[in-house]
Amino acid sequence: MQGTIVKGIAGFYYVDTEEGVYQCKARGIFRKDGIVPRVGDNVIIEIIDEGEAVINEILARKNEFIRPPIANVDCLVIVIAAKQPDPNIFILDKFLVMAELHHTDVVICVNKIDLVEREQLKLFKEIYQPIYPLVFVSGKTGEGIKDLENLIKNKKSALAGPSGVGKSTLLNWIEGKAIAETGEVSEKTKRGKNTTRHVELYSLKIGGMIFDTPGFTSFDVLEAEEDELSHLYPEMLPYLSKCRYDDCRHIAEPDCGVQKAVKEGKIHESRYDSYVNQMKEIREKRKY
Ligand SMILES: Nc1nc2c(ncn2[C@@H]2O[C@H](COP(=O)(O)OP(=O)(O)O)[C@@H](O)[C@H]2O)c(=O)[nH]1
Ligand SMILES: [Mg+2]
Ligand SMILES: [Zn+2]
Repeated sequence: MQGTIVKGIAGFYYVDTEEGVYQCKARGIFRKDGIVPRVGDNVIIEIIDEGEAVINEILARKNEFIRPPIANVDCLVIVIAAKQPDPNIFILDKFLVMAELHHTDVVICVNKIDLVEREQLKLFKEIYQPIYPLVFVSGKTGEGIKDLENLIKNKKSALAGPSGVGKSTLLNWIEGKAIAETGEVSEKTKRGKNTTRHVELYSLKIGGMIFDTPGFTSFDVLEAEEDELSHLYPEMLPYLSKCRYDDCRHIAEPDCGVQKAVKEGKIHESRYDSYVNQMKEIREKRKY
């Protein structure tokens, strides 16, 4: 029988199937091959006995993250706050590169819009609306939550972003409703309080699933390589073939299609600044 791992605790995996959730052990063979089942994995299970089942096979993954340990993420919702904490564009662009590296869809979600004037949201629109789906929401008033739901329904999504931007609060709006409607109201109030929770994958009423994980708040290293970085900026792609040198890094080279596009306003300067910064970081990392 096929199912999806929705939780893993103390050597047991909880696999959601058409016939309900089964508590499973993993076959020893995975450990031998160095494969660790992750939440989000699609698996084949075998029912050994009543209430006892094993995972026989892990189906090919679309993508996998090590930290947090999840697999098959369709969509990364990158959350930043309009204020408290102040938005950090460099961090946002780093999350975006990570999403591109893992081939996930992206939604940029600007939260806490109740704390700022509409004017202050302009810059986000200017930089990001041409490249990614962008929503403005308030975890306080509920404004915009519907827009967010429309972008994540029928997908397996995860919320990422610095701590304090309102990820847990948004999860409560989206997922709390689903839980409330199944009658488990007490679960709802517990959510978001404990930051050391395990990873869990919840089914959404609107269709699709959401990873509940506290782990997507920062990362130590940019995993991208020097020569692939520009390919992780979707707006740069049309200009890459216009550089004189095949190995152009688009920093100081002459006849560079990317630098030209920045000058002409076709690529936003803010994005290009992030690119240059990330390139520096990748080169620094290589030195050690
Ligand atoms: N004013 C305002 N506060 C919010 C909003 N969303 C979340 N908060 C508050 O911001 C703080 C951090 O939220 P939390 O969901 O724990 O952030 P997380 O660390 O990203 O999970 C909490 O005190 C929330 O009540 C919002 O849209 N507006
Ligand atoms: Mg949280
Ligand atoms: Zn170039």
